[in-house]
Amino acid sequence: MPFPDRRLYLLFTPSGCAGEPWATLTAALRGGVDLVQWRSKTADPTGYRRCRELCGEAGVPLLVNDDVMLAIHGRAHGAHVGQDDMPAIPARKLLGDLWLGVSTHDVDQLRAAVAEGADYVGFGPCHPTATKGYEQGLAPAVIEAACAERSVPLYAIGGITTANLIPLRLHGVDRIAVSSAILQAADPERAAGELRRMLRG
Ligand code: TZP
Ligand code: MG
Repeated sequence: MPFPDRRLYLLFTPSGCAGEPWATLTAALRGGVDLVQWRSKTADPTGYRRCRELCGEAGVPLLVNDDVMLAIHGRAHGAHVGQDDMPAIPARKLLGDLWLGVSTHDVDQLRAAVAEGADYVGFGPCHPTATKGYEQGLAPAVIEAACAERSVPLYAIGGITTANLIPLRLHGVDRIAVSSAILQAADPERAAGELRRMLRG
């Protein structure tokens, strides 16, 4: 299946939610999240199934972070790997027709990920973020160069909020991956809706 045109990618970690996780995910999906990544650092088969069920009901594809085998056996739509995880080439082979996403942090990594079969890339960190412990974001010129270079969908990532998305849009960003901007929001549906509106056009 070709990778779909999805703009607002939620990295969903149950323990990262300010409120009740399943109410948070439901609200985020209602607000306009159109792609979800299951991102749990501990094994949580029950949570994974619940996440897959909610995404399925919303018609939103689900990818699994880090764990390619869970993506395959857990009937997800794909897997996402970072630079320190299973390399893209074996992940691509194992995934077959399922989607592969790769985290990239500079233009060379972006080119390599595409050459190795990524269906999309994450690119960042665009801003500092406590979620992953980045104290500094990439220079705007680097983000702009990556957007100009992309030949697959590129999700800008890292500390993105409604307060800093407009400048990123001006640098060419048209898709984002976020965690705390939605999971930590007092009103996750509204937060997702605002981000979604800002990604239109
Ligand atoms: N990779 C780069 S930054 C980041 C990841 C997984 C964290 C994104 O979370 P947040 O809360 O949107 O900064
Ligand atoms: Mg990883």
